[in-house]
Amino acid sequence: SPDTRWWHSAVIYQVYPRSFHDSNGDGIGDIPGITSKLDYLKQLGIDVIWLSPICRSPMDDNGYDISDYQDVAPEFGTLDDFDRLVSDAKDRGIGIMLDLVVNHTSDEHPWFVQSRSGSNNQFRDFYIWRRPAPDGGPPNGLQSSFGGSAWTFDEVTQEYYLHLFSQRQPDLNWENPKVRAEIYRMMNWWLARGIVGFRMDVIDYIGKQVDQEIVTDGPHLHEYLQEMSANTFGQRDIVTVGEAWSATPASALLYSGHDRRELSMVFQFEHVTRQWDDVFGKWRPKPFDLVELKAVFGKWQLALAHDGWNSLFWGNHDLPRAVSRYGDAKGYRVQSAKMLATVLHLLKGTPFIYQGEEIGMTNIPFSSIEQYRDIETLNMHRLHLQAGHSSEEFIQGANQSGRDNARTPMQWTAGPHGGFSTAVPWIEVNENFETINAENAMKDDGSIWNHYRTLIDLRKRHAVIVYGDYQSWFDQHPDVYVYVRTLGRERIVVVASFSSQEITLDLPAELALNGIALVSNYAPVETVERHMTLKPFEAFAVLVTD
Ligand code: TEU
Ligand code: CA
Repeated sequence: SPDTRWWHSAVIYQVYPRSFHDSNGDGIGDIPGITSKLDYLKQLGIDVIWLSPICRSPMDDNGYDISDYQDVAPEFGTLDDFDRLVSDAKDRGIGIMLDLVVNHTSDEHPWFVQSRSGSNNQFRDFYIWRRPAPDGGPPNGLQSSFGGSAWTFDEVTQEYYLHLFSQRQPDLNWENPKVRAEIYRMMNWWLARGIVGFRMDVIDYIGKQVDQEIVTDGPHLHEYLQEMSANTFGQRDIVTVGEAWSATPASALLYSGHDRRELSMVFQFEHVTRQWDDVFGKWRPKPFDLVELKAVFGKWQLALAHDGWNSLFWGNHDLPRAVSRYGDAKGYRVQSAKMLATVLHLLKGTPFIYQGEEIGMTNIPFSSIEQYRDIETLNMHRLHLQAGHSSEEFIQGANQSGRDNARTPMQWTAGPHGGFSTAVPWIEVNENFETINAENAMKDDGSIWNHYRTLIDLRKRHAVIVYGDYQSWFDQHPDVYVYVRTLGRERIVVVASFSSQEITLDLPAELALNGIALVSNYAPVETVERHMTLKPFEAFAVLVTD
């Protein structure tokens, strides 16, 4: 089994800086705002803060379009503010993980400004340029994730450049060793500032082979990751997580195998994408299906049981709010949010908490496209109208799956703008901030926030949660998730209902166990009875020592 690493038992909290806390009254979250909330995060019990990008950017994709890798975006603060955040976090035992966005830069990055200025410019091959096809159109049919062709024609040099995301996010040419050397140099510059990890944006794209159009999981991917590791974090005890929408259990073992010298773990998204519409994708999400979810979680738990490592997450800045997608935000918001936390945090892997998930923040019911800010949503809306569909129909999908659901301001208090800012925020605050906010949650022993604190504390105290084997039961049951974690003589039995109705369950004799109540969202449970009635969204865990 892999040697034990500190991040095996760590809990990581994702901050989307633009929406976390505004310290200077311009309506935009910033780094000093994060620093002012470190005690809140310390009380929650988290070990690492993953910051979504903080570097200088025109903010076409809210910072995932970087124009200077070694300076902080002025709206977020300064490098001094960043160094202060690292130092103040370290004083609280919290490390800072940066978001490494190196598949592409902003079109305002000096490298691209140079590259597009002339075919013989020394930076020309930092990006991916192709002559027009014989008909004058794009070189091939590659499409952008944000809609339309992945190729944009550039008048100055009469060639197309590749952008698999927005037109303002030109893809870097990773086959160019000068590009790789520059990226590694920049990574070491940030490592020297005391960060403890990197989250790597669309890392499965960097091995791409453009002609013959292999975009993800390309031929050079693992070669580059091993080279990156050897040249930067590999010799340090740094945690790395690669965002890989294309990951499979097999590739995850290549990324995170303990002797692979690549990454600590990856974010895989099978539990997300298998519940999207085959044609309209996330814009027509299927009704939530628990059997599907259990099949995916179980597959990944078993695939990485003896090597590699799982990340565990419900949400992030690209996904809808967990309690709205997987729970019952309208009827049983508190109970279902606690149930979701219990199910995720007692699995094997490193749990990630997305800002606001710990207080049960919900999707936001925007009614007009003017309320949206996300470039993906706005681009797709425009394409939807061009295809002759209605705005209202698109907005129904955006209400369910749009990325702005996760990007509304963090709700701190019942005061103006939810305590996020003294100014009108860059995006609307969810109207439910008066009841759903951190201040209320911290005062309420029965809050979702305190439930997360309990789960995070349990992970620190029980090796069976970190390293125990996984076995599931009732895989075909549509409403209940039951799994057991085993390590030596210790076993944890986890039982969770995903239903708003009462559920009666006949458990096999081998699960009818007496133990210690670890956690519950109703009354504590010490005995797993053979015949149990679960209340709406009831979830509990019992620790049994043989
Ligand atoms: O996301 C990669 C990505 O593929 C998602 O944008 C996904 O395609 C989409 O949300 C599903 O509809 C990363 C970042 O997390 C995202 O915020 C950036 O927009 C994107 O890369 C480009 O940097
Ligand atoms: Ca601000």
